[in-house]
Amino acid sequence: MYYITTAIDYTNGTPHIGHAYEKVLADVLNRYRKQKGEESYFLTGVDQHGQKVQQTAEKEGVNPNTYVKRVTKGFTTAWDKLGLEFDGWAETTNPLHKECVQQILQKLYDEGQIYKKQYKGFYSIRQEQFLTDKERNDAGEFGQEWGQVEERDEENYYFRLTDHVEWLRQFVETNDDFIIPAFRKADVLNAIERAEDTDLCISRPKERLRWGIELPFDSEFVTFVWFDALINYISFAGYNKSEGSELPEFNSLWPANLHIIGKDILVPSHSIYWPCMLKAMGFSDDEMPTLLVHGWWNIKSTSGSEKMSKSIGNVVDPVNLVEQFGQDAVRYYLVRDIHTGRDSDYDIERLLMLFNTELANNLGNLCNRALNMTKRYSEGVTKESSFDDESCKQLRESLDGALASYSEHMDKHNISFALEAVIGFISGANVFAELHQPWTIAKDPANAEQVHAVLNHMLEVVAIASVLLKPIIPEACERIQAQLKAPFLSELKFGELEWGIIPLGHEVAKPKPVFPRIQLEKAE
Ligand code: ME8
Repeated sequence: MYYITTAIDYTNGTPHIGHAYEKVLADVLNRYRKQKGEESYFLTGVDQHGQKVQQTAEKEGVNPNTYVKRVTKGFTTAWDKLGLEFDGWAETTNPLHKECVQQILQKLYDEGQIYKKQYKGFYSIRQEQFLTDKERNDAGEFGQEWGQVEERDEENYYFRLTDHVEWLRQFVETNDDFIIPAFRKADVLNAIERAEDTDLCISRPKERLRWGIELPFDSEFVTFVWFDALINYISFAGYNKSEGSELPEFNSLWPANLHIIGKDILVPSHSIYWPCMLKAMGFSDDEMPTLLVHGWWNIKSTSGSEKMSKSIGNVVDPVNLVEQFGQDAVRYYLVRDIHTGRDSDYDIERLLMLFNTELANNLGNLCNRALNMTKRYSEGVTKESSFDDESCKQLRESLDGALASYSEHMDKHNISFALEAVIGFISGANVFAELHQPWTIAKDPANAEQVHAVLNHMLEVVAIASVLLKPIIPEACERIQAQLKAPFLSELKFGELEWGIIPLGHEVAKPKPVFPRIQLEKAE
């Protein structure tokens, strides 16, 4: 089974479009796999423990449990509005997860892979970690990225990360599929260099942090939030599940084909802690997951482009966007206007422009024209025709290229390029319509054969596009397929796509605009 996960989001605020992008990307890839005929499983969820969450709850004067429940609801509501269809949902306060984390901790402790020591050092509250001298900048200070830093002298439990660092270096060097895109590998190798002589502190004394999973071998401590959170990828996949549990069969899912994460959490958590934790648990090299690292959505500002952040107050709410422009426009934009792995600037005008030009004017227009004219000139039914010419042949032949390009890019997780292939195919059909002008030639009954052939070709492109675009804009494609009166399209796998999926004698419905154009004023 193809197994896709996303990062689990901290429940210390509402989701923004960076969170939404990652989840939509995963949803698109999961739907794509399923429509290919593969079995696929998509796990997402929320990271509910840790200091950030405890602090925000304290500020609001509520207990963390109540706070987390409320914020989690905000995430599930947002994901519902975006049409995400996940197969599994991870909440780190779930007792099943807690049990799994504690089992792993106990086993590692029993094997001597976790030990206790006194440590005096500097601690970053924002990053929830101890800092070493390697984290100091050229001026010998801890830079702003660490936020408030304080000196601490305390006993804690440590995971023998350093035992696995040499293995990790070799693994990363020799496994080109571990990190996508490949250009991120250098950052990881550099970070491994820095991790060489430091074990990972995996506990927090309860007097500082109560909101976490208690260490099974010392009730004075809770688990470091990253140690807890990373385990979600296996705990919710059924790792060590107890009998009768409804969790999936672990062996059918693991290893994950894609851990989809943002570039900020590649190092050290996902590329150092996680593989070393798995290695310590006994997973082999063949059982390591693949990391798909996406870029960042930034915000355009007068000085260029800046990070989205609550403190700057430039965070974009995906729920507002869906309420204003609909699910299709938002999903389409989020995977169309960024190249997977790279950054992009969020720009509302581009959202509207892409929706209006590529969906409303291109696909919407083709769909409207094809259905309208089939009603008007062909009694709403596709009719046999003996007409054929070079342009018909070319349009039919363009399908092969579009399909090949679409699957090649989807297989490499490059949704934007895959969409270009589909949009090009649809544009070809609009050019074809302009060439034949069925609305003009239909006035002369002698052209009936040509009109029928042209309309059949246009309808065919609409039908094929509705299958190819379904993983990206499922709602709109369902509306198109309903107007084509072709429910069988929703069952179609990509491999079954070939010219001629709308049979002759097939009746279509009257069109209703699938993509009503969005006016700019509406956005303001
Ligand atoms: O890091 N553009 O949670 P988180 C694109 N709980 N992606 C963005 C983004 C942006 N502007 N801002 C955030 C955590 N993200 C941990 C993860 S996983 C075991 C634990 C992405 O809520 C970010 O890169 O801070 C990450 O992948 C995800 O949103 C959650 O971030």
